[in-house]
Amino acid sequence: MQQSANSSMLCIGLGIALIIVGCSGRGIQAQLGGRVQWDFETQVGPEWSTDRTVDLGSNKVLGLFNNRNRKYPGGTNLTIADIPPNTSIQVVFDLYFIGDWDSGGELADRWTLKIAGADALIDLTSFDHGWQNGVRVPTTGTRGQVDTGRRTLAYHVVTNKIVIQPDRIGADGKLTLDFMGYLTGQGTEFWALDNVSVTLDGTP
Ligand SMILES: [Ca+2]
Ligand SMILES: [Ca+2]
Repeated sequence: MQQSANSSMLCIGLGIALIIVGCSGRGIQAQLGGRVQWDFETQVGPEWSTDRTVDLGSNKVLGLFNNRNRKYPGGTNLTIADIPPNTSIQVVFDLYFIGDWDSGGELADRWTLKIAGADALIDLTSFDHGWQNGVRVPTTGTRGQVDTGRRTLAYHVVTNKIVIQPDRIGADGKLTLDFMGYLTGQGTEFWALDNVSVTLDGTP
């Protein structure tokens, strides 16, 4: 059921494929009933504000991200264009927590998904790995390790799923999702994205 396409995108048909308007730079254009998914295994399209990827073994992910380190982008935006009126949008993605994420204390970290210029859809301040109030949390569920050049850091993967209601989408039919991490360490913690999918579900 999966067909490879350009822009690092997989079109997964539910009857209607999605259309990429990559050359215009205005984001992906989608149709009702369709789903678009990015696995970042090939070139990343202009609907993403960064095209940086890294190999985790045989798997590419979008990242790494660290807002405290000039060598890395701090976050990324995904722009979806021409969304029909009264359409809800489901967004699913794998979020890679790399290294020691702190829950609370002076070194507390934070991760958010926002609609650009609006309140956070997801606001994470507590993490199941790394440190909590100065105490190391037993690491469970480690998927692998990342060599950042200076350190080898373990990573965990959490799948997130949200539904954005039609009233959160602008009258211009455009939606910009802002994926952002707020870290305290330049080299001890990073994040990355993979398997991002956007589904237009139609009138809820
Ligand atoms: Ca991938
Ligand atoms: Ca931290």
